[in-house]
Amino acid sequence: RLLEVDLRRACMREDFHIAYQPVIDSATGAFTGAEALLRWTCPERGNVEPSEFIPIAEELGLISRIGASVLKQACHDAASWPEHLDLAVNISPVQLLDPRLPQTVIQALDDAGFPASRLELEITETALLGNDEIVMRTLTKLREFGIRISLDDFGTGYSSLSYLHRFPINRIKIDKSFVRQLPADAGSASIVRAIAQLGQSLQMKITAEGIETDEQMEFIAEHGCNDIQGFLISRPIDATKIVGLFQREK
Ligand code: G
Ligand code: G
Ligand code: MN
Ligand code: NA
Repeated sequence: RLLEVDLRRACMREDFHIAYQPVIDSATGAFTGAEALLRWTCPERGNVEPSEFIPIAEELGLISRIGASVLKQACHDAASWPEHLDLAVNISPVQLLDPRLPQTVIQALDDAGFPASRLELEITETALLGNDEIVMRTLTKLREFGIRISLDDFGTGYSSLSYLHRFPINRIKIDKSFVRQLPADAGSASIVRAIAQLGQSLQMKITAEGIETDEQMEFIAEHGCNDIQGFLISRPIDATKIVGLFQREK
């Protein structure tokens, strides 16, 4: 059977769920929010990775529908989190080019009663390449509503840095490939330091992803990254578990 067939069926039956990975403040260790990560459990295939099915969903024109349901569910789930915690949702490049995106986002926020100021949308460098006008219009509209924009997987794309000040970007998420060899690898250490400085000088917040060890966490905290995400803090967990995690902190 083709993955396409199973994915279309999953879309109809809504065989998806969302896992949430918490994010902490590097200075205080307090939770700052969580990132929504889409999960698909196919009856025949078991768990299918988003890196495998999202490109196919994009090709089949299913991504906007799937993305809308992620936004809706995630805003609904996050509406029960303590009020100081933010929600991050990934937006694929194809979704970003859909002119209906701002309306879809606003609808999801309204339905859930979740404030725009607590929502951050994660886009990738690739999404900024080549479609300046459409992307600029969409990002500007989202910013006007008070929604924040993060650049995900930063450093792995191949666009020029000029988009960093051209587009309304609030946060840089340093890709986990740069974190993996910290602190021993001098090259990774230099790159992380440089990205953090670049972000700070552009008044952007910095998140480091993929933190797995205490040594990585210390390095990151000392080099100007505001937030930390990674298996050291927690793996992605289901909606009920993250509510429990957030409640225990209080
Ligand atoms: O959670 P995991 O490591 O398997 O995620 C792999 C990739 O899938 C990441 O690049 C992540 O950004 C992407 N991803 C996860 N959830 C979503 C989603 O809801 N929408 C989109 N477009 N991408 C997602
Ligand atoms: O591209 P994006 O940043 O959205 O991808 C997030 C993905 O990274 C998720 O699939 C999540 O499972 C994975 N991830 C989160 N923390 C860690 C970590 O500490 N180590 C590794 N290897 N992967 C991680
Ligand atoms: Mn992400
Ligand atoms: Na990433």
